Amino acid sequence: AAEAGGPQALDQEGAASYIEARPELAALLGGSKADWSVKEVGDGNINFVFIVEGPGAGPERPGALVLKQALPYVRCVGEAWPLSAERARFEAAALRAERACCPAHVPEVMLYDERAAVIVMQYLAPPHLVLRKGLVAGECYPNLASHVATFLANTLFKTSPLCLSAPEYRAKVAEYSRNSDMCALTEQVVFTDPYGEAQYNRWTSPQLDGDVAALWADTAAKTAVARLKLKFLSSAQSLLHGDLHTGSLMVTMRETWAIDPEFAFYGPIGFDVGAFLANLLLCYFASSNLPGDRSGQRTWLLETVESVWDGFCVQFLGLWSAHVQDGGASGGGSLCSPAVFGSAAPEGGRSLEECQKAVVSDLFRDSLGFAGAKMIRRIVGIAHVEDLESIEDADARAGCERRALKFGRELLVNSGSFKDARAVTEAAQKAFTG
Ligand code: ADP
Ligand code: SR1
Ligand code: MG
Repeated sequence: AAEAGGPQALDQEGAASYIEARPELAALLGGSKADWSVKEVGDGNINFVFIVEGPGAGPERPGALVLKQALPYVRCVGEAWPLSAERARFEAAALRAERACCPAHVPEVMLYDERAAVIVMQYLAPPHLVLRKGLVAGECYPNLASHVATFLANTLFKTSPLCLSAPEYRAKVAEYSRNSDMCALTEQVVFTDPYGEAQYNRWTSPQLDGDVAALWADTAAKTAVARLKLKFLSSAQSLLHGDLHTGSLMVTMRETWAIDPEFAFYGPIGFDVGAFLANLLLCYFASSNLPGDRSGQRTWLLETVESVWDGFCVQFLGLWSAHVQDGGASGGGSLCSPAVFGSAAPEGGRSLEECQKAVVSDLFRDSLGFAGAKMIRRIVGIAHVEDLESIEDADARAGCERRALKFGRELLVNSGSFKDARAVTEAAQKAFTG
């Protein structure tokens, strides 16, 4: 475990010395410590992130590494909110597991050091940018939907009992169930705090005071969120990223990388899918008061909502079908035995298709419900999003937030009433103008 009392906090000098003491990492930077520059770039809520750059193999190929340290508290609150530094172990394990499932979209971990709660990983150099920042600046990313769909389908299928044997799957559920400090944080800040009085809640006040009071008295919303919380607590479908908002993706026009899976655990698939959809929709509702003409970006955001869901389904089902047909070699996973669902079984193909339809329909509903909960928590809870926060005029911001809150509530409470992703984007368009 991390040292008693927690790991020793690194500063810029400490980060450079840390790399210097590990020749295999120092070699990647090139030169020696005196040639290196270090900056702390942590703009997330929880940890400290240093970029250490060196001459590498010359001006064409400079060397650089990211050093991320978990201290035993939540960075954006301070020591008043303790949080186990063991989260770094789960983040390193999840990065390695996700990279094994989907190498094109997950950075490489070079080192995990339990004592110091440090991860050293591949640096995603500029023009890579945190997706949320690109969205706030008005960018559109033509490959984003297909990349995120690939990431979701591969990580969520390959870690599930649809792919793994039951013993393999159960061992992983047991391992990641120990990331319970991080799950508890989500249980509190996503599923509980926004629905009643809580120390860290905040919202645009007084503009949204009435909306928040209405939410706290909204039996249908409170029932829906409690049902989702039950799923979050008890439905161990796949290894989730656990925090897949637009601040956890780094992008260029050609590449997409998922970072920061420190909340990883075995949970409901819809939680990851919903997190991503929610954050696209938050940007969509913020866009009316972000600078510049955003109409093209709005169209693209809604297309991305549709195509990430549709692309996820196609790829997830493709992996699943192939695995069942390929069952002889790989066991077929624990859900659909080839003897029952394989092409040689009586009605095997049709049974698999029906089974897949039923599962996907449940996943869609879950994804929308979780998306709704994720939108609401970013307006009423502790952690807000730059998309909305960057709107300086409080009345204008509250207008965007009110529309987003109302739409989030619709997804949360009526998740079962949308027949497909198109229906969701049509409803979002109405909510935007209405
Ligand atoms: P937290 O766990 O606190 O949310 P993140 O993992 O989101 O921290 O990292 C915070 C910031 O550090 C990111 O927003 C990004 O700017 C930068 N960062 C993190 N990982 C990388 C990476 N592999 N390459 C480049 N920058 C990174
Ligand atoms: C204290 S809540 C901080 C939030 O930031 C992380 O990225 C997670 O979304 C978490 O809920
Ligand atoms: Mg983060």
